[in-house]
Amino acid sequence: MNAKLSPGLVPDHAPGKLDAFWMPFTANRHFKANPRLLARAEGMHYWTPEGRQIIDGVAGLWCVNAGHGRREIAAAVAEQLNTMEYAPTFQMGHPLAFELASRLAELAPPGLDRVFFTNSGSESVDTALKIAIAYQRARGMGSKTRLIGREKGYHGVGFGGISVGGMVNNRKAFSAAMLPGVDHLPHTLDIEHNAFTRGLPHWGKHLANELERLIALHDAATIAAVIVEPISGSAGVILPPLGYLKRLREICDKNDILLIFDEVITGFGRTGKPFAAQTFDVTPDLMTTAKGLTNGAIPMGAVFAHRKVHDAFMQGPEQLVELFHGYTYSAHPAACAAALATLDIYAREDLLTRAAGVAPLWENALHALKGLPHVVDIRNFGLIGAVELEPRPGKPGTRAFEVFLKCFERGIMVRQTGEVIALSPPLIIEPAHITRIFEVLSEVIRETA
Ligand code: PXG
Repeated sequence: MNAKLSPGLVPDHAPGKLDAFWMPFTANRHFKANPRLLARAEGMHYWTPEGRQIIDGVAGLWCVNAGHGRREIAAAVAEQLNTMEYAPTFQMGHPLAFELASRLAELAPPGLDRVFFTNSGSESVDTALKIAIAYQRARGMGSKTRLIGREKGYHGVGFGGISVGGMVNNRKAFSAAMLPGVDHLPHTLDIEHNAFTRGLPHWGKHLANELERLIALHDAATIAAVIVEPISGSAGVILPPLGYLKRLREICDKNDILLIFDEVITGFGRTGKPFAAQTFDVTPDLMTTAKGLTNGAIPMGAVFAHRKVHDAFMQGPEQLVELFHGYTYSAHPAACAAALATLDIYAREDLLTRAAGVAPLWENALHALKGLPHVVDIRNFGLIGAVELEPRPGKPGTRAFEVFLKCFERGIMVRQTGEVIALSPPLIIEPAHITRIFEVLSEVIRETA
């Protein structure tokens, strides 16, 4: 597995050669002075250009759920590109798009059997928000335009997504350009009450009642939809308190408000069922997905709509476009081929439920870090984990960033967000990988003052 890489895979990182790529969500100058490059991947591992093996503790960026190097996906994409590289889906169609939508509808929670394709999580979110507002108008409730997000929420980087999102660094530079008529629920992270809880916290269900307060403030007649991540990932893994999501559903039902689950990271097996909606037994009206849909191999997203939402659009004259929305690459043939091959792998290897079986081992290994210096909380669910560190006075995030860098030097890829080290490994993870990930993480946390 440690085969030498061909010289072509080794990028030239002589000074200046890395300058042209303006990297996303990256400290560009720091990175270019200390590049961390990945050149090859297989199974649970990446390899650097120098041939150093790294365990992937984050499934790329929460997307390579079936593990790396899946030849069936590559072959399906190659075959599709050689057969027909592109076909429009505006007023035209191609077979794989319909096949994929039907396969996805079968996996989805009950009723969510209409699928709109996008190219990313951000596009899925903006699509779902637009569908929600247009749905209200289509059924004669045009005053219901307001959107409710949540503090610390992450819904991608489109203007809709950052407006309903609640991560201040993603919003502050663009505050003048936010969607109007948006409000936010409080987030559900409470270390004081819930530190080191295994799985879902017991304290905090009542935070869902804040939605009633927002409804009393704005009136239900102005609110189109509420959007939340069942489990927040980017903000550092924030779990829904027991009963919280059910309570949100009840309040939305009572007030005729749509509930949107953003399942971009929780979708496709991360929580032990295909979708967190199924794990938590709460069915939203719209569900946004991306990432694991194609195992990260080709960009693609999908919005699942409840049939009642879809059908509200299917009222006017039949020859007219019902929803003025879509992307050149909606249901791109290569992406459809990648997604179908991915779903085959998930089904054949039972990967969409595998996290439930591995979760107890994962939880024990993760919570064994309790008591290490500066560890103030540990959170987990399914194959998701987070270790929250105490910030260094006056230097927020630097301790966790150092942990991330040292882990990479020692062969483990984790994610750092604020004071949190987040983990979300490929769903194929084996006990030996779990042991190694936490051995290294524990060693590094001990050594990081
Ligand atoms: N919604 C949610 C819940 C997400 O987690 C997006 C939307 C946007 O997806 P795109 O495909 O537009 O990036 C995301 C993305 C991390 C991390 O480490 C998380 C994401 C992206 C990059 C890093 O927490 N989530």
